[in-house]
Amino acid sequence: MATYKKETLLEWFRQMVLIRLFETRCDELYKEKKITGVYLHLYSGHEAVGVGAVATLGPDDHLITAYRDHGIALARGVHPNPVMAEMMGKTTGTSGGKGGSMHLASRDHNFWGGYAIVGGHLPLATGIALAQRYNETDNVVISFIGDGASNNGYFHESLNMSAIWDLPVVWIIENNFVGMGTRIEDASGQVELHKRAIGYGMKDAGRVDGQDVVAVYETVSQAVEYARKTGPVLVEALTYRYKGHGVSDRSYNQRLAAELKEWVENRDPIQILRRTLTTKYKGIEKELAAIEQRCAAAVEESVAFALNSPDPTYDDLINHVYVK
Ligand SMILES: Cc1ncc(C[n+]2csc(CCOP(=O)(O)OP(=O)(O)O)c2C)c(N)n1
Repeated sequence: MATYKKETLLEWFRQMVLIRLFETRCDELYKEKKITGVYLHLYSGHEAVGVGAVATLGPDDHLITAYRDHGIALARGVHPNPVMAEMMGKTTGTSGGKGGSMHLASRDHNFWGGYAIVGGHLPLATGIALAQRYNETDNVVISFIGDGASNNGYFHESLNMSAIWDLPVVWIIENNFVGMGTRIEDASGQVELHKRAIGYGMKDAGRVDGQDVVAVYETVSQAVEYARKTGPVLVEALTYRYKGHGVSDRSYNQRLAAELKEWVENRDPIQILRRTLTTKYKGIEKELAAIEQRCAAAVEESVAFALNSPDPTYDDLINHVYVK
């Protein structure tokens, strides 16, 4: 394993804590009906996948995901204020409040969203990657994929085309073992999802421990460099969903309380990195506590910013709408 600077590890710690606290607050705000909409899908438990993978990208590279997107936006460096404002449908949100939780995006960050249709963003990822080859840029695309999404038609078409054209895309399956309430064993004939790479004729980067941010960074950075020069790669990151499918789904994790407990107590991504840091650097606890405090303050600032932001007007509503 390469050696990482203390600052790098602390930055990954900061990002994961920020995501966890931001989303915990979103869960409360949803119950208070300050965040509305049919669903709110939290990234809690998955943080190391997003943070480790996004850290491998340069500013000109591209990123796309499904509806568990708030954490990815924060990892990409989108400020918490416009992210929280978007969650509340305010004009100061990343998309002027029109996207909401499931369609967070930021053009300035080459973060193309946030998609609610399962697998619907995968052809877009192929298209963004094709644009890079066509325009002869050196940029690469990361596309996150749920294990459930890996069983729909978009997955097949998108991965196959990316292999035919040797496109610069890293496909990362976030395997949390469940799609809504359906376990992977009931949905996939091949439960080692990275093996599908072979069927498409693309590079198989294998399975990575998605709770270990350093391991994710190492695997994905190799995959990104391969994709940049040669063609598509498939990575499978094993992770766990702490909060049910969406915040309205409280029953799934209750039914699997023992399994959840095991992941939270022994495989939590923030605690794993905390252990690495405290073992390596004596007396670092104070620095970690200060980071946690700053993240909590940033979350509260984002809530105040969003609550005090204006609601869209009728003109805002019909603005950016294409009418023939
Ligand atoms: C095309 C389509 N079919 C079904 C749904 C309903 N749906 C929403 S999320 C989901 C499960 C997806 O699971 P997975 O891809 O593993 O992602 P995870 O929620 O675990 O992150 C389903 C079936 C949808 N949104 N779009």
